[in-house]
Amino acid sequence: MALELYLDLFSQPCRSVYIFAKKNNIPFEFKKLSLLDGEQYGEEFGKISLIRKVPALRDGDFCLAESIAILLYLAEKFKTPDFWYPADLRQRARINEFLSWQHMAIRLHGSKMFWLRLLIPKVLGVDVPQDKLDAALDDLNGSLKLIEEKFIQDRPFIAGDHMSLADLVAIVEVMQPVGSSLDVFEGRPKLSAWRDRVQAAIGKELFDNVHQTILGAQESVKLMDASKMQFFKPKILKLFM
Ligand SMILES: N[C@@H](CCC(=O)N[C@@H](CS)C(=O)NCC(=O)O)C(=O)O
Repeated sequence: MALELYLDLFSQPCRSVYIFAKKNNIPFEFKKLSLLDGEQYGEEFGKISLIRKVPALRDGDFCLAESIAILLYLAEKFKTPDFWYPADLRQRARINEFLSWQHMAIRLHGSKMFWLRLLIPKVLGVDVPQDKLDAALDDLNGSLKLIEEKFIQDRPFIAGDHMSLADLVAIVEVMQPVGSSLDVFEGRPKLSAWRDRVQAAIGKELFDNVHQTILGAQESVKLMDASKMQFFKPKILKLFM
């Protein structure tokens, strides 16, 4: 049985796993799971991951959740080139530092902007109050500043001269608010130049293909039926309002 990856390219960690598998010619079956249709709550997916989030992996009788764990499993199983997760102690530590930091920083704040600007108005049928948007933007700006000043500094990539898992995980998160038409690159030449290097290292065609869903989100969300998205309401009220 082929290794299966359960993904929805709306999701940032799914995009990093997808890009990593594609770039490294890892054979896999793409199991599309639609988050906005609530397929993560279905009985079938419950057998793959009780966490009920994507990405998820099934390799024979072995199931794994959490994008970072999946990326590392794939890197180790398929012995991908060293630059992704270098054996060098300090380079690896730099990558681990970013991978540990990102969950509660750029990931949290980038996705929050996407929800506040796009999904919440759709599901609840009301715009989010400006003070909430402003506070979320402050948080996002703080994380972007740290990416530039702490993680990139004057290096081409987070761990040095080569792209690594840290840049891959970073770029997909940085792109999430862009899907809600927030140009996070404007006025940030260092971040923009880093984005261009990461995009070139991934390959423009793959990068653009993978980001099509999120960059088309404004249009696709407009066409969605809000009544079918009401299962998100309790979560929205608990997490964001
Ligand atoms: N820490 C997890 C986060 C996974 C995650 O939050 N996935 C989201 C999409 S980006 C999801 O599946 N959400 C479904 C839900 O909460 O209902 C990882 O890195 O894989």
